[in-house]
Amino acid sequence: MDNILVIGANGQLGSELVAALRANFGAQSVWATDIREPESSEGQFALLDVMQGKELAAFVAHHQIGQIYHLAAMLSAKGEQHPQLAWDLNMTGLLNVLNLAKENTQLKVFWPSSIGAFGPSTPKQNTPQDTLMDPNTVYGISKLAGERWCQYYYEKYGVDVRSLRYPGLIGYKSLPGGGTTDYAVDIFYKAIQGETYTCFLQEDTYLPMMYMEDAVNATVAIMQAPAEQIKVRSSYNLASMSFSPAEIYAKIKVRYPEFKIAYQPDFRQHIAASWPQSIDDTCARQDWGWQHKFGLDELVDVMLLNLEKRLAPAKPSL
Ligand code: AKB
Repeated sequence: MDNILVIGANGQLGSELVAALRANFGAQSVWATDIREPESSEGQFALLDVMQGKELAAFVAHHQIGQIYHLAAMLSAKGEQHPQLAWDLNMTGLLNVLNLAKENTQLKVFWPSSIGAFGPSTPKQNTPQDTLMDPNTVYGISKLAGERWCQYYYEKYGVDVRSLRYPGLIGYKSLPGGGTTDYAVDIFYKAIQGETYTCFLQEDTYLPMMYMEDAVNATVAIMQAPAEQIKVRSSYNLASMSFSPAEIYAKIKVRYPEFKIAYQPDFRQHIAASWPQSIDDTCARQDWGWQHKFGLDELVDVMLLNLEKRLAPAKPSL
C-alpha cells in the first residue's frame, strides 16, 4: 500500500479527510502536513510548505508517498484581499505537486477545484460539466487555470490527477476560513449561542452546498476509482443541495424560535452573485458512481445535534 500525503491538513476539509483516510487505510499510511502545527494531533504530522518544491520532493521520496491530496489554497473572499498571494499559493503549490508527479508517474494526485471556477456568464441553474467559464475572482481564475494545468499534465505527461469542483462545504468538526460560503457554517454557531446572526450575503442568494461527510466520501471515491472510469481530467462537477440564507435560517428557526438574522451584504455578495445556483453532476454519477447522502434537512439535523453537544457548557464537577 502506498503512503498518503495530505497537504493543507489543518484546514476545514483537510482535518476531516485525514481522519477518513486513516480510518480507511490505516493511521500509519497517512501523513498530515501543513505550514502550522495542528491544534491537536493524533497521528503522523509534519510541517511542510508546498511552495518549497525541493522539500516536498524529499518528503515524498523519504516517506514513500504514492498519493498526494493537495488541499492548501487561499479561498475566494480572502483571495480578493490578497490577490497576488492567492495566485502565488494556488498556482505554485499545484505546479510543484504536478511537476513532482510528472517525474514520478506512479504518484496519484488529488486537487480541489470549486464552483468558484465558474463566472457571471456561466448558466446559473443546473450548470453543466462543460460550459462557459469566466471567473471574476482571483480564486476562481486560479481554479480554472488549475483545472487546465491538471488536464495538460494528464494529456502531456500521463499524470494521474483527479479533481472535484466542490460546492460550499459545511461540517461541525472544523471551521472554514476566508470563503464566501462560510456563512452556512457560522449561522449554526450563532443560533446555538443565542446570538443574532449578521449575514454577509443577501437573503435570496442561492448557492450549491454540501455536507462534509459527502465531500470526504466523494474525494476518497474518486481517488479509489479505476483510472479508466475517470473520463474528466480537468475537474468534475459535484452536487448535493442548494439553498439561500433565508432557507437555512427558516430551518434552524424551527428548532430555535428566538433566533434572529440580519442582512448586511458586503463584497462577498458580489462573489456569490457570480457563481452558479445549482450544479449538474451527472458525469460524476455516471463515470465513477458518485451519490450523495445529505440534503438540507439532514444537514441541519446533524449540524445542530453535534454542535449542541460541542458548545454545551461544561458541567461543574462535584
Ligand atoms: C469559498 O467560498 O471560497 C469556497 C468555495 C466555494 O470554493 N468555500
